[in-house]
Amino acid sequence: MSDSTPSFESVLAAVRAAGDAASLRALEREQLGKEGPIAALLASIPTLPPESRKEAGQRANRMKSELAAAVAERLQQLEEAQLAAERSGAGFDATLPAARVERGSLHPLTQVTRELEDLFTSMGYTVLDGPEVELDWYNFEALNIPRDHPARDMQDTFRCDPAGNVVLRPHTSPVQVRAMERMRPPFRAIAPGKVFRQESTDASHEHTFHQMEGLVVGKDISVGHLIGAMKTLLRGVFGREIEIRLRPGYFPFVEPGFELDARCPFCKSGCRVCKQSTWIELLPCGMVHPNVLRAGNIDPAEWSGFAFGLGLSRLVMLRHGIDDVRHLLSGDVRFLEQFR
Ligand code: FA5
Repeated sequence: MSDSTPSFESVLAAVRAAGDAASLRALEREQLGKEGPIAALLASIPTLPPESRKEAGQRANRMKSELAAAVAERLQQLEEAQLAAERSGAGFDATLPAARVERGSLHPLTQVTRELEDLFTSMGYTVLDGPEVELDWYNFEALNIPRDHPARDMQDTFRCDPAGNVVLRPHTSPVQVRAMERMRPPFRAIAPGKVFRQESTDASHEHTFHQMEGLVVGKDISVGHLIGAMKTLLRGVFGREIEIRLRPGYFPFVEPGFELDARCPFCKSGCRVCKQSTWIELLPCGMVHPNVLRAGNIDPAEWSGFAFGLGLSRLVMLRHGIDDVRHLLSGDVRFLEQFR
């Protein structure tokens, strides 16, 4: 340091006497910053005679760490003093409630999905995931829906490429084939997930909604096993018997196929949710078609199975009395707050 700059001792004294954090920080910048005297001292070392460089270097570094320690110590003193002043000053009330922290919660779809995953894993099912952007093979061909088959129009599918080889999956059924590729029978699996359809929306139809696929493959699996599993599922979700009906349904990947409908909880004689029918389509299902087993490299002469495609979004509607499926993915916090 030159004679015109304050002595190191006076700088230390100024740090120890700093009246507030801002002036302390300013002093720190001035003394310890890139343009400060200690930086200048360190930079000048190479110009000194070799025999005095070591000592000069040690001295500069000692000053640097002593000053930094003094700044840290004074800062802590100032903070403690400020806290003490706030606590003892007028207006401080230790009995006031703390500021409220906003808590989030699980989406009702997530809640039901997790409950179903618990229920099914307790019965030996594996939980699987599948891609939302799917190949034509898994979505159609392997599900016994060849090109030009009219059933391709059953679900209005979003196509991702002009050739139609890649689609946004309109149902979770392609996971059936992926499951058969991965697992050898006997096995049981469920696959909850998001699906997409190019259709006009109304109280019971969304373009993006959730389904849960189920697939069981084993020896001598029958319709009796299928109905038993469906009843267990509904009892698990609703905690009681709900009024259902089973009727024939057509899906190319099952034979025979069924539609399981639940009684509409919103009306007695028909409303916009059930489309005046008093029933809500909830759980199509059936015995896995032999062609689908073959596509999954499973011999239908040896193995049989059942599959179901639960409308998860509709199930959440029924469970919570939500009269419009479009609320579910609206992102409206006022709606979501009801499911804390
Ligand atoms: C299917 O998607 C078949 N993959 C189900 C299946 C799987 C059948 C395995 C047999 C074996 P469907 O298109 O009916 O089927 O849809 C299944 C369920 O999804 C319906 O019962 C309904 O609860 C729900 N769903 C269908 N479309 C919509 C929509 N636009 N919005 C909300 N939920 C819907």
